[in-house]
Amino acid sequence: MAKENLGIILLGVTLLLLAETWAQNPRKRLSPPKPPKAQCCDEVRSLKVQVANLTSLLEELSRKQETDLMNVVRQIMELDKQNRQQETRVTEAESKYSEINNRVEIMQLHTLQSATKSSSDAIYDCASLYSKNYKISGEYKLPKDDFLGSPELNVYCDMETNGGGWTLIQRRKIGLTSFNRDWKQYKSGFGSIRGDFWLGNDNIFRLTRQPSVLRIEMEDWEGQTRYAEYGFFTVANELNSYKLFLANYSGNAGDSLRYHNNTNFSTSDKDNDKCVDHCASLRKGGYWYNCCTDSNLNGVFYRYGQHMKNSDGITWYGWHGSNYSLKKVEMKVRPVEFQP
Ligand SMILES: [Ca+2]
Repeated sequence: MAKENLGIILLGVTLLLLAETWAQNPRKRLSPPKPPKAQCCDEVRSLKVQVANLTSLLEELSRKQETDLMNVVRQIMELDKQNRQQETRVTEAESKYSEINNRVEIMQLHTLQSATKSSSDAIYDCASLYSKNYKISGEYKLPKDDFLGSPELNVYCDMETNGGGWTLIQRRKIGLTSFNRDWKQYKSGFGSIRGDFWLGNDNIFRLTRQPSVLRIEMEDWEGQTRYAEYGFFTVANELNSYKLFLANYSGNAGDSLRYHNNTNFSTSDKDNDKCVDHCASLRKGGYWYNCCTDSNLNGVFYRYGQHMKNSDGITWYGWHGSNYSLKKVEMKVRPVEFQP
């Protein structure tokens, strides 16, 4: 307030002084000093032009800035939109994934349930066939094993001996099939299912996944027979070199496989025995060699007349010692829980 009042007072004083001066020098007012007219106008014009130029430049710049800003804003909006679309897609993918996952879980559950339901109907071996009233010995076809991924398997079933239900894993009786074979052949099996054969270590592993009994029947060149039975028999998978586990011997041939318990399988090209020697090479067959044998059912088949000359024959030390090659052998398995 005080400042304003002071301003008004000063303005008043100034006006009074101006009026006084004008009253004192009226002539001086009529002839003020005139600047050179041409020079003034040129400068003003030039300044005006410069101002106009600058103004238009400024306007242009400001327009450009505005356009740039608009562009940036538009780009940001576009990016934001893309981002949202991406997020939507990710969410969709996630929900689809979880839906598929759920379906897989449901399918697995169904498979498990149906497997449990039909386990009593499934055919694993000759014992399952026997339970389905196939009671005649001979050749049968086992269905593929989906669990192990193994294909159909031709087997020979003994449906008579000691209640039947036996799946043969080995037979020697004709003598024309060599058993001096490599790892691969012992793995998948060889020979003829109606004659001499080895069913294959993978198949023996498949059959003995359920607790099994092993029965070995033998015949000598005089026509006498003996047997050895093991109440527990199983063979490991290939990763574990088809290691043999057995127990609970009974029979009348002697316990000549006990010495081979807990040993890996060896073949002509794979020495897994517990010996400095290469037993599979010396004994000319694939077997669960220790150092080396107390039996060798995959040895060389020697005919009558030459069967007592060699130690690499089909031997069972508990019955005929190390130099007697048997005339006939059958190895067969059956589940422990089988009831004829
Ligand atoms: Ca060795």
